[in-house]
Amino acid sequence: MSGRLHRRLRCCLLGVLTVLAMQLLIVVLVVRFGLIDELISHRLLLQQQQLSLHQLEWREFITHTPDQPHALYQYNRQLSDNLAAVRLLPTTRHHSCNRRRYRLPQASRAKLSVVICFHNEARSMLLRTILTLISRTPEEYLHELIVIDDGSEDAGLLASLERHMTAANVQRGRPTLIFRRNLSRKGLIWSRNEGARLASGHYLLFLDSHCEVNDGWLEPLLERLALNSRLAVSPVLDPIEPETLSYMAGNELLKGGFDWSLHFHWLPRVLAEKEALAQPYASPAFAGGILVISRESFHKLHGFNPHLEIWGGESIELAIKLWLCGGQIEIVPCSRIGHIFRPAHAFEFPLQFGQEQKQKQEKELELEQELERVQLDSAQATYLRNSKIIAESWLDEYKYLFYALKPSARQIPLNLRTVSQPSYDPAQIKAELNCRPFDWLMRHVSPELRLQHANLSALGTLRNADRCLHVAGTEPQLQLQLASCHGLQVTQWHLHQESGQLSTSEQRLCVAVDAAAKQPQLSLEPCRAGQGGQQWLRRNTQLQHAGTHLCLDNPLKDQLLLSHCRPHAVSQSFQFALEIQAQS
Ligand code: LR7
Ligand code: MN
Repeated sequence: MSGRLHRRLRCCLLGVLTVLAMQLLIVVLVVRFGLIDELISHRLLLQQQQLSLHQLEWREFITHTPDQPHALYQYNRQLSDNLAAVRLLPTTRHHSCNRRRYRLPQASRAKLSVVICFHNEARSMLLRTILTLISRTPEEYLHELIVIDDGSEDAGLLASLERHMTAANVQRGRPTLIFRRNLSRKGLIWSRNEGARLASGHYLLFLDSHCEVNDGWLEPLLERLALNSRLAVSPVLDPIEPETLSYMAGNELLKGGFDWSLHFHWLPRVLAEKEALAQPYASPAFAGGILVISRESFHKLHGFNPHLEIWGGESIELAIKLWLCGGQIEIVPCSRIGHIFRPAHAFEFPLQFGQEQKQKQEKELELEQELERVQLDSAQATYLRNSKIIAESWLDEYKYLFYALKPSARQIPLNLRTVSQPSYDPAQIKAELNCRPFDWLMRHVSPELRLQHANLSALGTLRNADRCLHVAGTEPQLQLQLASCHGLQVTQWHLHQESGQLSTSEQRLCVAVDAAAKQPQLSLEPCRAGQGGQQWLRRNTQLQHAGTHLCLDNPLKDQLLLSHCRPHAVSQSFQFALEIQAQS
């Protein structure tokens, strides 16, 4: 009797355990692989934010997206429309980040104002950015959300978003929602400054309009900011693939930096001994333009440089300004934000160049002709003008390196004085904040800037009279020739001090001579260390090939050859845009 009871009990227990194990397995599968992602995401929305789907009616909001070509978005808009508003995302940060308890400031002292400006963003993408942010940010810290429509073609978007979000927000009253629309296009730099002007929180977050913050993104940043008031921070950016919209892990072994043409680059970071992968680390520049900074220090630094237009360079300028004027920048790997890295610009660049609206039309033609002459389209020209403004503002004597690499920047008009913006004078900022010279940044923050040219004796275009040495054609049919020195595309050269190699600035191709041939010929070869055939000597302004002792020569217009060196021969005189030091 008792034996049967025992067996039954055991059976029962086994049954219960099996059911429990099955449930556990299902939970693990669901969480690990994001199964029924859609269903859970909806529940996430409902539970965490008490945002009723009925109130928000986001489907209805999305269906009013105008049908636009793919080029307007540069990502899979249909797929975006069909995904959940808030998705479960894979955990991309190091597992130690999940276990840590962050030392957080009191919420009343760490209110966050988020600034999102956008131009022609798809409705579903913008909404996902906003709702994901709201659902993954602790309510007590999220003070306000400032959304600025920078003259998007979908003219009803902002009003409709405002209606839907205000309705959903009504019983909570937080975050405060601020909506603004620029009737004409002002660019992201103007718009972000405007957002910062409207903000009232302690900290500002600048966010692109196609981002998904990941779980626990804010806490690791707040911890760092609370420890050090001079600090501004970036998360590690997780790439979201534009066609599949799959969310991937970003690389925490990279820091943000820039080169002498003021172009943003990721730089490898070397871990110090015992330095954990998840530890915050100093970075010369932010992770792109996504950053958190205290509102007070942002305004002390006079915000983003208002002379910069439309797109580009503002976060590099802010980084330089911060480092030189007493601030610091860190990237915090336990904080993750996903961003769609688009393959091309999704918008036009209206030419503004500091012109007042009324002046614009008459000047536009003039400007267009000028740009045609230097072969720049309006996107390149805007970006180059922004870079030139930064070089002129902060690089001190090193700005000549910028011009050496970007010779066409000299032709770009600045027109800074005609701008009807609050005055922004770098010299005044430097005096006010007692900023250091640029040289300090090279020594203490960005040694790679120095290294980039430590081993060069000359760089930039290589000119004889009005002709420049140029690599023409496409691979594998590349040709060395003389071409007009104007135009953006003319080849930039590096003359390396130790090896004597004359390479293209990407350092892939070197100018070579086959010394064994009867008639030595110039050619282009992949650069190889220790190749005698690729070694050149600088003799005043001549370039003499080490193996044959012959000199580079341009005896007739556009003819490039090697001939016996003749001192003072004009046809053998080649000038680099920038000579750094004499060859040893
Ligand atoms: O005229 C415009 N007005 C706008 O409001 C042009 C753009 N925008 C908006 C746009 O809708 C988007 O939300 O500005 C934001 C940035 O423009 P994107 O996303 O088209 O360009 P991007 O991703 O290349 O932007 C990077 O460079 C910009 C330079 O001005 C800003 O600094 C962005 O913040 C920056 N984005 C990132 O850093 C994300 C990671 C990329 C990297 C590295
Ligand atoms: Mn972007």
